[in-house]
Amino acid sequence: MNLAINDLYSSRTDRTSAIIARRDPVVYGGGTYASALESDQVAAYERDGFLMLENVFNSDEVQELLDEVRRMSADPAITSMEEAITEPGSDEVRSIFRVHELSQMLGRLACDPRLIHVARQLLGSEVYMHQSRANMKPGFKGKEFYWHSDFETWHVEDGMPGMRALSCSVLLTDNNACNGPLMLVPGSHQQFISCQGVTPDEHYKKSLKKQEYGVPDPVSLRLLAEQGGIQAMTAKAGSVVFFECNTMHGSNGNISPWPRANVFMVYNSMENTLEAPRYGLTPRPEHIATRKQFTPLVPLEDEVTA
Ligand code: 6CS
Ligand code: FE
Repeated sequence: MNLAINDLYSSRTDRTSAIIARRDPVVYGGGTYASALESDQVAAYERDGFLMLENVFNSDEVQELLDEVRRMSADPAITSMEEAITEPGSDEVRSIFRVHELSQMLGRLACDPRLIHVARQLLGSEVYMHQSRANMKPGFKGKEFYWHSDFETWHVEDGMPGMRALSCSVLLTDNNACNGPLMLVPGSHQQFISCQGVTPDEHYKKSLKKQEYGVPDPVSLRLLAEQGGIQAMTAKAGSVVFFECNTMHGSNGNISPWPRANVFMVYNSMENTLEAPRYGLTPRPEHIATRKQFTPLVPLEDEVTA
């Protein structure tokens, strides 16, 4: 496939693993497109590949959002949909995708100025929703998310051209040392870990429960972690973690009794809309990767009310 030859970030070819230096900016347009963050916060995001903001949502807002995702996880009309992914080996809901369209409340969250202006500022453009989901990480049964770079998957399986997207994780329960908080490797966004193994078609059917391709090799992971360390995003509900699409991350299983529910919104730049997936792979469904129509999100405060 000569697509791979011109691809800065080729991965899952038949070759061995490799570490490739990032060529894309981390903060676009000098972080001046919006003014949600102070310059030291922008600098920290640029250096580490993530930024944690505490107390973004108050306890009433958190309670409403948590009630909403719990209601959705128990609603047979939703759990019977393709959007709902169960834990490996049980019927517990692991993730629900496309939550910003399945729920009005989460649709409003997607356009909340506290999230969207940060995304616009860091990505230096208007943004649209590439993917949204709730991860429930139920107590006792929530399984791990192994180490990965989201960009690696989005580049190969969704045809996302460059590193100009970010995720924001809104914590709906306290994330503590015991309930499987998100773990990030500071500085890892500066390296692209090209993974071994050729992707089977319809890989997502398995990978969203347990990923087997697009998994970085242990030598590269050790190197990244020895350079940058590992930071667990433990914080109170109502905090938000913004992390760059190529930042290496994962989380442990939750054998504690306390659920860890987080909602993720993935904002992609309108300048970075999807191309065809690599290697002739079939595009993943719309609820996992928006492709049919790229519509810029309008911050709630700007909405014209009739
Ligand atoms: O396949 C995906 O798009 C995703 N998988 C993981 C483990 N994280 C981000 C995203 O939901
Ligand atoms: Fe991820």
